[in-house]
Amino acid sequence: MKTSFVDGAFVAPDSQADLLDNRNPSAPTEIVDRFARADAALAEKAIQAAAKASLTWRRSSPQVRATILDRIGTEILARRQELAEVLAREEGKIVREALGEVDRAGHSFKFYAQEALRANGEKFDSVREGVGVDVFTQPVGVIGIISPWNFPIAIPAWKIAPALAFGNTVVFKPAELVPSSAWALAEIISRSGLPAGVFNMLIGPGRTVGDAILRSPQVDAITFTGSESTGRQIAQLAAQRMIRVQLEMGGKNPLVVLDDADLDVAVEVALNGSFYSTGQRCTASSRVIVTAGIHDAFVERLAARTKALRVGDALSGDTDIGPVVDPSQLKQNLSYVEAGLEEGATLVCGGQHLENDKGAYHFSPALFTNVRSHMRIYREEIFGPVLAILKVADYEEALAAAEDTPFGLSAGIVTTSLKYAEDFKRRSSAGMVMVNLPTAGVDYHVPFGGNRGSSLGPREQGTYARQFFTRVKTTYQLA
Ligand code: UN1
Repeated sequence: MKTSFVDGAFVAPDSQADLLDNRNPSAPTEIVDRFARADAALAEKAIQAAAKASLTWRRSSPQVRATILDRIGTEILARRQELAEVLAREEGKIVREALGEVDRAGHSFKFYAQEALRANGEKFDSVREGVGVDVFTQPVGVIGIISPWNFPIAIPAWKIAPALAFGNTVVFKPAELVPSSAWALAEIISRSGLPAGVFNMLIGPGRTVGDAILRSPQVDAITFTGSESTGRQIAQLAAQRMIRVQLEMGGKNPLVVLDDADLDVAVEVALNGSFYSTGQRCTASSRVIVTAGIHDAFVERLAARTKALRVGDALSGDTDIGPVVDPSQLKQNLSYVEAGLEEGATLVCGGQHLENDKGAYHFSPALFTNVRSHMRIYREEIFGPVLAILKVADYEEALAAAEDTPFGLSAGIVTTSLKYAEDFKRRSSAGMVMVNLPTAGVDYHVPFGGNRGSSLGPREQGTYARQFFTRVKTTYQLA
């Protein structure tokens, strides 16, 4: 039985503990790992430990932080195959994609190892004679990290690494659907040389453990990735407490395909963005907006490619699309397919629960045409491989359709026209814009984030992460 990590040690298993079974979505009777759930009291202990450790860790040498983070990154990369298999087993992401995710996690730690050393600060002459001004950044304090199930190691990594690099301490709560990758990461961190209390991990439910983190007066900032509804609740709590918050939530990311597109590129970009990772990415392109001249050829080719995708066990090398993460997500996908049909869209292929003897949550990628912009499949985030294709007359209509959404995470365009590519990059209100590339699948060393209903607060990743994980101080001194 595995447990949470608090104040420098994995807590002793308690026979009274509430148990959590981590199941494999490719074979749900198989238990990947069993955990003792943390409760509010343990959360409180972790928060106190983080607050105490913060007093010294905030003054630690950048070299100490760099060395430790680099060590963590090195071990993650060295054990990539094993960690990818754990990830595939608990989340259902295929091993090929899981390897990419593990690499991203390892590289994030190595990137922030260097960022810890990056000098920062500015000196100014005051407007008053004889006075000097220094501006520099300092740690925020205790960071509460709440991460989702769809990137079980990369998202924790890109939140934990900058938090530690910039001298903060951490209380981390992974999603209960994916505790095994988080546990493996915590185990690596536990041997990295960090002082006790600097990093704590709690495996437990949002309503007790998450709530304790959100409400504790000792927690100075919250970074969260997950659903929009939870994000809104967190934003309200953070506003009441007047603490810093960073939220990454949903998306309904548009991919525009213009008449002048290279058809092969358009089809591959749509296929990857809409269906890979089983569509379970906030950056997925779940609506494609296609101009009339290329529409029919595009749909025909995309349908053929979609039907050829092999849905199967995440651990098998032959699989293109792994299972949906759990029964409730499967139900949600199926209910959106139902909604699309009821609203009059045409289901070209997929949209079915593919039952097998292991009870896997397999779902065939769904392609809808004859979509209207008021339909739920076109407007709402589904978080599954369900794609709605909207036909439009020209570029201007495509841009207007792309912008017609309460979200603003990523957006893409497939075109061979420099003019349209440049125009789209400037006029799209999404936080990330891709040209001839899928809307999902981003780098670790540049900012990540969106606008409107998708994100709130400073950007994650790259050098921009410093904005969230540090405070600015301005000092004045008479010479
Ligand atoms: C990616 O598309 O490479 O939860 C990353 C998510 C995002 C990460 C997407 N925060 O899907």
